[in-house]
Amino acid sequence: MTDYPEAFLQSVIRQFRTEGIFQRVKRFGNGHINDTFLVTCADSNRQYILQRINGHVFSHPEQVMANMAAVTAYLKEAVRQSGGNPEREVLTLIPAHNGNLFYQDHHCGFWRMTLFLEQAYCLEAAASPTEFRQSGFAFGSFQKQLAAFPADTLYETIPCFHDTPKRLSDFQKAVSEDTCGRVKTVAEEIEFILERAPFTTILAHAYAEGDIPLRVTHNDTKLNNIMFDSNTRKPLCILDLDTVMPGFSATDFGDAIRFGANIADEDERDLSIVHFDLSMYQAFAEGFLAGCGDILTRKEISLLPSSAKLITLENSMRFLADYLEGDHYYHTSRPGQNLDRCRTHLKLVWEMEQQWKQMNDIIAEIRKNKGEKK
Ligand code: GN1
Ligand code: MG
Repeated sequence: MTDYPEAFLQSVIRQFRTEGIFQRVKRFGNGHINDTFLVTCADSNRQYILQRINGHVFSHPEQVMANMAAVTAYLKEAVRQSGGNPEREVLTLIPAHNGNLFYQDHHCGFWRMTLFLEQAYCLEAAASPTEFRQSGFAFGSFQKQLAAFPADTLYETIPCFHDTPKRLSDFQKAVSEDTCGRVKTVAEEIEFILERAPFTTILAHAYAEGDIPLRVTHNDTKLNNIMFDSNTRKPLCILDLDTVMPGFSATDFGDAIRFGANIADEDERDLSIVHFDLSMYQAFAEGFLAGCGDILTRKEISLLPSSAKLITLENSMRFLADYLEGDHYYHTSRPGQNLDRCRTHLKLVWEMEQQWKQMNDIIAEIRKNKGEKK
């Protein structure tokens, strides 16, 4: 992670239309991609989130911001119409003085600012199935709210983001190039992944056959991308809209499961405490399907268990590829962290395979209780 001198950060902050006088800026959050800071101003009740968009990951940050502007405007209108509070329930972009939604510094760094939500918090882990069910409802509702959004007006901010077969070939390239000489130390992990190569086409194949539609999806549905309201203790606002673009419904489900149904940390080193928790999975599935209402087709719902396993496997490949390539993509705070992240995910894939029948039965049961139509 880059260190920025405070005077430089202040010069960036001055570019944006903040209220009040600058007081302090400090690093914030646990994102693996962008550099995030909390900005506090005196003489106003406002705090702000300042982010430098990772230019290696997002080659067109202005397209990221165009998507964000369109999606947040659309969501704010939906919230307004349903009598909610758009400022608290949808991210608010703070423009720069020149009217743009971003500022480009002299080193080509791309910065943006959003309003920080007071009286709200993020969770790194759900304390109970109830919290996780609520987060499922929030991500499901997000898809439902955007169901009529014109998907073809959005940029693909990271091409082939959840194209698992492409992720597999990128991973295989990282293995064959072995730029850091690390392949010999992770033979077992590589073998585990490659044994599951045929499975990686499951969503791509369903789409190619016309069995599932493209929808506007979030594509990064980690639990910590939701802010909860401190008073109601319920989800308030969905964050991290960098990857909102056309995708598969099931992918948002799967990504949330691989993070939240793991009872240990994403980068836990002690694999004996890493487990896939079926009751968390069930809670999220209940919430997600309720939040989606009746937008999902029968086929999309039937692919939810596969997607949980698929996105877990996909993340394991991405983490291991980054480890093999020298840890350039994800932020890391210690050596071997990407390998640890990969290993937790492989353990989760393994446990999902052991509980495959239960995972499918849970979805079938929710479906039955919903009295499904499509
Ligand atoms: C990254 O930035 P963050 O932490 O929300 C990544 C996701 C991964 C996740 C793994 C743009 O998300 O795809 O699933 O790390 N985002 C991008 O924790 O690559
Ligand atoms: Mg993200």
